[in-house]
Amino acid sequence: MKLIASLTSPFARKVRIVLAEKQLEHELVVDIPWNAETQVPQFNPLGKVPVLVINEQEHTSLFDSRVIVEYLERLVPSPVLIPKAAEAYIQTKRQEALADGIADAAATIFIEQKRSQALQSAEWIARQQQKIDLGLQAMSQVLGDKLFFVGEELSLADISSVCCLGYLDLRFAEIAWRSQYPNLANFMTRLADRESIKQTIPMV
Ligand SMILES: N[C@@H](CCC(=O)N[C@@H](CS)C(=O)NCC(=O)O)C(=O)O
Repeated sequence: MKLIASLTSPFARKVRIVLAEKQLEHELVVDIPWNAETQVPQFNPLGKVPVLVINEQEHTSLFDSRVIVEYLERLVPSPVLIPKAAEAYIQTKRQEALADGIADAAATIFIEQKRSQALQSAEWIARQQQKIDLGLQAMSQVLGDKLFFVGEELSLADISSVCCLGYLDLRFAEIAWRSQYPNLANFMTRLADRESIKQTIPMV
């Protein structure tokens, strides 16, 4: 199996961490979907990474990151990263949606700010910024003083959150989420030495 990913994408990082936690052998193909020579549309009509190619000859592929991680969880159930019990399952997926949503808003701002100044919309950027601000507030509330977002062990809820916060560090280091939300800062510090997290730190 082959994962097509960029090394900056928080969504791709989520899948890379899950692959590492489950010790799943795979080939990592780095592809930046914005580049003219990208191969991504051959495997994902939406032209986005990550894409998991299951069978190259038959062009069987999976996207997006949420579908891929559900697939991987079913393929290799141990360690459990998506709890099965209904309440824990839905809270995990909710946290994934929140973290992905913040990352998505941040990526939208990043792309908007790459346009010429004249084409940029301050209103559009402010709208995305609000999603980040309220999203971080909600994330901090969900974590509270717990060690993990859901349950007593690492889950997809934590992995998604790490990817979101790591992406903010990469693209918007000026967002002072650590001082504003010390519980999120401590959460990141606690997980920083984990191999799957160290190996996948986003890089440009
Ligand atoms: N919901 C998707 C989001 C994927 C996504 O937005 N990927 C970005 C990279 S961070 C991308 O490939 N963008 C290229 C484009 O939008 O054309 C997922 O979870 O996989």
